Amino acid sequence: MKKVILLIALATGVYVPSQSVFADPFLLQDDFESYSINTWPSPDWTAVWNATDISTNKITYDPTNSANQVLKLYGEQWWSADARRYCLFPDDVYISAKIYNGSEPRTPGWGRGSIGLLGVRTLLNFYSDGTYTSWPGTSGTYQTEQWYDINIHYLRNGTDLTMTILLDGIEVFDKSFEMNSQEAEATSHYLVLNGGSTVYFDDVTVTPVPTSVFLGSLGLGVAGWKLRRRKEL
Ligand SMILES: [Ca+2]
Repeated sequence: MKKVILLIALATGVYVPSQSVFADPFLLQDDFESYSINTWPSPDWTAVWNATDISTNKITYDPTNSANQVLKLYGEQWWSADARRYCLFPDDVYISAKIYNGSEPRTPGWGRGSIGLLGVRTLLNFYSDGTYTSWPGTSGTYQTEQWYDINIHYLRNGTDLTMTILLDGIEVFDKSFEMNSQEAEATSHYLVLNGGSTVYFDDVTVTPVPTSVFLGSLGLGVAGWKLRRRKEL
C-alpha cells in the first residue's frame, strides 16, 4: 500500500508528508517486554501511592499467557496505585492500551483500572460494580478477569474536545464538548495508568496517527469493525 501511494505521488507530483498514516511515530509505546520480571519499569514509569510497593506492583506475566509480560498494579481501597509517564500531546492523538481488571471485592463506586491524563481528565474508568464510564456521559458494563482493548481518539480544536472511545473495537463513546483552558492549552501530559484493585496493563501507545482499529472503523481494511460515523468537527 505504501509503495502504491508513493508511485501515485511521484506520477502526479503530489506532496507526500513524511509522516504518513503507515509510519509508526509513537510518542509513547510500551509492551513491557524490555523490563525484568518482578521489577518496576523504571525510569520510564513513575510509581505513585500504592504503586511504590514493589511486592504487588511490578512487571509480571500475563495471567492468561505466560509468554507475555505486563505491568501489574495493585491498589487497595482508598489507596490506589498510579503508573505515570510523561508524553507529548499534540491536538490530534490516539491512545491505546490493554487492560485486565481483577475481581477483588471493593466498595461500589470504587474504581478498579483506569487510564487518564494527570490532573486533567480520566479517559476511561472501570468501576467495581461492573460498569465503566467516560466523562461526561457514557457508561457500559464489562467483565473482570478478561482483557479489553482500549482505543481512544482525542482531538482538540481550540477549546473543543472530540473524544471517541472504542472498547474491543466497538465504539462506546463519541462526543464533543468544551475543555477548560488547562486542558485546551496543554502540549504534554503525564499519562496515568491506575489500579484500585489488581489491574494488568499491556501494549500502551500514544501516537498522532490513526491506530489500526480506527483505520478499520473507517472502512479501510480491517474486517469486522463497524463503520464509524464521522462527526462534524
Ligand atoms: Ca507485553
